[in-house]
Amino acid sequence: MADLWQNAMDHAVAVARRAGEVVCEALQDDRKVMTKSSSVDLVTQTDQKVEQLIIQSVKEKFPTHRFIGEESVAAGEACDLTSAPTWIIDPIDGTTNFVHAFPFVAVSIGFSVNKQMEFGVVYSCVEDKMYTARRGGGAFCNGVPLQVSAQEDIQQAIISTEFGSSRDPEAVDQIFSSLRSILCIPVHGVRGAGTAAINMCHVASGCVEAYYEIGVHVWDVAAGSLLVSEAGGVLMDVEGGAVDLMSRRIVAANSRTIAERIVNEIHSFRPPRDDAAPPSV
Ligand code: LIP
Repeated sequence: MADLWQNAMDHAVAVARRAGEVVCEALQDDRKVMTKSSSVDLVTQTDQKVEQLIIQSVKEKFPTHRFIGEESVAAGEACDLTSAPTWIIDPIDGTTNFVHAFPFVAVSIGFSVNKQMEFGVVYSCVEDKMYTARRGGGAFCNGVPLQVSAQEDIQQAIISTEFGSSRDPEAVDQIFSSLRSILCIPVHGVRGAGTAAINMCHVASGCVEAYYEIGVHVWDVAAGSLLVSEAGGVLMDVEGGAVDLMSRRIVAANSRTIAERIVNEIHSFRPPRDDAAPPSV
């Protein structure tokens, strides 16, 4: 099986690069913007086109594999992670950045077997950085091995997070309350690239110590989670304990010490799970 997954990973890298070219070309044109769950949850025709490009190309080579794709789920497909080989795809992670030509956008492809990530590919296409990780095989950027930061003192750390796509004042208050606690530790700084996948690649690369967010989706973090663990980092739920990629909550850090400190500082809540049954109509 190992060889088969290596073939699948090689295919993921090739198709992510092709998808990234389409995304970069589209950045030169007018982008027609539509909305999904709210006026700030954006999608474009490029997101949909790139997801189809990836799925079609994978189906030709691996016809029995399953898919969880951001835009397919938005179109009504189920978001079930079974033990079958499953490609977990975010065609453009950082769609708001893409709409505004803010230069952090990524094609994110995770691959899970028996509910365990086998490989992750994140292509930060404007920067032309191809991040790859294989379970047990390390994490790389453009072929160069990655290692998380060795800094264990959170007061010397940079922490990444995002504001999400809810503008409900209560939800925003919770996000700011957590941010206040983190800033006042104090930490050196707080950053956010506007894409969960690239934030996690920054943890894997060692330029930020940790990333946390409540409200992300499995396609935002599947590939990045393997990048972080293969670069020597740790993944945790925002209340401590094992991370559950369907729970929409994640702490990804360089060390257990920093992850646990973040868990102690942030105010957690439970958004509806990605695999929750859709409301009956
Ligand atoms: C986005 C994430 C971002 C998060 C948003 C959203 P999209 O993904 O990467 O970090 O804050 O809620 O999930 O929609 O650009 O693929």
